Amino acid sequence: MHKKILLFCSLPILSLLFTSCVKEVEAPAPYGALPSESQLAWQQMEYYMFIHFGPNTFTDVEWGDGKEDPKVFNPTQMDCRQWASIAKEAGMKAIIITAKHHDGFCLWPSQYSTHTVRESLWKDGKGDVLRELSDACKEYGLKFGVYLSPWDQNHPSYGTPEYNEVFANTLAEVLGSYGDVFEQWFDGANGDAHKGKRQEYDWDLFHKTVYSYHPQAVIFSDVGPGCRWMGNEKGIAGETNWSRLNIKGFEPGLGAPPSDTLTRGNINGEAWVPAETDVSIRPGWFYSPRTDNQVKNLNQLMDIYYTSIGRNSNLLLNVPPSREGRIHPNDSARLMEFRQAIDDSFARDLAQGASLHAINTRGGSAKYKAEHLLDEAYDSYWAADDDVLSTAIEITLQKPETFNRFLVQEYIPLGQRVAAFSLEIWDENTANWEMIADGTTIGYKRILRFHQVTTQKLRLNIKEALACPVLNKVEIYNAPEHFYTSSAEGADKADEIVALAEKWNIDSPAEKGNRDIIDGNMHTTRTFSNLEPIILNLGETLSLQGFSYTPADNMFASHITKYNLYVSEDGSEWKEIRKEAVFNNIKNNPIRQDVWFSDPVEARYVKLEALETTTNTTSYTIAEIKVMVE
Ligand code: FUL
Repeated sequence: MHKKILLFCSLPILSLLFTSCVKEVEAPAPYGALPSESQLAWQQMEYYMFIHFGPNTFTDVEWGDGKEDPKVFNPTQMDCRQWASIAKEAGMKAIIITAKHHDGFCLWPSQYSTHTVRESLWKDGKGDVLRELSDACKEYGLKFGVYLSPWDQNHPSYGTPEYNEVFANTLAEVLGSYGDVFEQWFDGANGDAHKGKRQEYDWDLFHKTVYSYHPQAVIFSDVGPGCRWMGNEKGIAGETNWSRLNIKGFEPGLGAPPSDTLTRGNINGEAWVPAETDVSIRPGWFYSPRTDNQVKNLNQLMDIYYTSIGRNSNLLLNVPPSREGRIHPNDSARLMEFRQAIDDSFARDLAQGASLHAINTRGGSAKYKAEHLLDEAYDSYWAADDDVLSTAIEITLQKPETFNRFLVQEYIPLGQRVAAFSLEIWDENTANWEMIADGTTIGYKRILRFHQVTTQKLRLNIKEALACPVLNKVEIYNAPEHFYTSSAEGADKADEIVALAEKWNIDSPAEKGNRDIIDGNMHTTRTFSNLEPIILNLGETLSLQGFSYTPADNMFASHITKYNLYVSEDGSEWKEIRKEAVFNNIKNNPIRQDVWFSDPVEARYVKLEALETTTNTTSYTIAEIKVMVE
């Protein structure tokens, strides 16, 4: 009886005690716009392949005009399994292909177009690149994505409301025929807009069509909704890179936010639209035999790795197949070296085995302890109390180590929060903390690069956060600093046949400094402030095969988009070579533009007349002009 009473009396007290001891500390409330499940899975893919392939591969232009003969498309040894096996070996998780670029040419036999593989010579018009590639992706365990350009220079209905239906049907045809599609890529370019041909796109219809076939697909465009263009084609995401973006009132393409906004995102943007960095392994997006020796070298690719994946962005690396329909050995060899360099850089995580001490741990609870930063589980994390917006974590390594990379991840399912942070190391000699790197945003993944340091103790300071910080990973590495590529680099084949420039002169505009545009140095650029023609005097008559214009390497500078080109033997009688011709994609990718003549011409003078510029002003830049000789 006595015992019973005791039990009866103490039960509520015990249970109270029990609940107060093990009462779960509540997880941090999510902050701001959040990733969907498919956006999170997409972000974790990190690295995948872009394939630009189509008539441009054979005609050596970046933008076909839709008038090209479909018969030019005729790969001789087409092999999508080769592309897929290379992507797999390279460590990539997927392939996205230009199913339809701006020329409107469809890489599958579309019933909504007459400009397709069916009209080509390839496999007697019976081939289907999307079928072969989607099958190869399945075989190699890669995801498959499609690029379809809304801008279409071939389709007769383009520029009318009817085109929206055509485009939606085209989308449905692709999305319903080749299995899973993880990403739908909508290009924003519209080079026809200046001709008054401005299609009002029905984006709602396009999005509905995509989601009706693939609810999980991530839709890429300048403004998402799944992921966004990172704002340049050089592979350099913003050091500050928010995955949130203001999208209300904006549209892909002409109605997009400024490109530097896309590079950084918006701190409190209303939607979760993470950045994807698209960049080509060659200067252009399409294959050209002239760029076989201009494949980016390993140091350039490693830089891109750090400025894309290392800055809270996925990397979509373009590897354009050749006219054979195969990835060129120079590109595949470089991809393998790149993979090796990544593996070597992140081979041994020196943070493993370290002891961690957080100044603040949420509710003092083991559930949010700093040790979670070292484990492999994605969903375990360290978090601070709600009112803590700046704090620090000390990391004590098992022994002093030498390192030069620091990787940190926020647990983005709860939102992106950190706005400023720094990394310090403990200096035994001075008994002081010494700052070695700092940054603003972290996001899904941030990798800091710095010169090698040796220490046993580091301190990660979260200096500013929009809500209590929530991190799930830190890693420390000692990466090789420089990489060497196997083949000779930098040799520009086209340059080998460029005429010697000593005798040359710029006759108009006749200012001394204008020699900068023929000094062979890409870094000395001139700005011309009116549309006065540029006259290049070669000092002798040469047999010219072509002409090239290299703009300043800066997408915010003004570049020539439309031009006339003439040659002359005597400087007074001019022969027209190009009239109202266009330098394509020069705004987003300001690289050297080659103009090849159909037949060699004898000339001593070349005249370039700029007609329009990327900024719609009369000023424009030139880094270099050149002529190609026989
Ligand atoms: C741009 C296009 O105009 C280029 O040709 C290329 O496809 C690139 C990926 O996107 O907007």
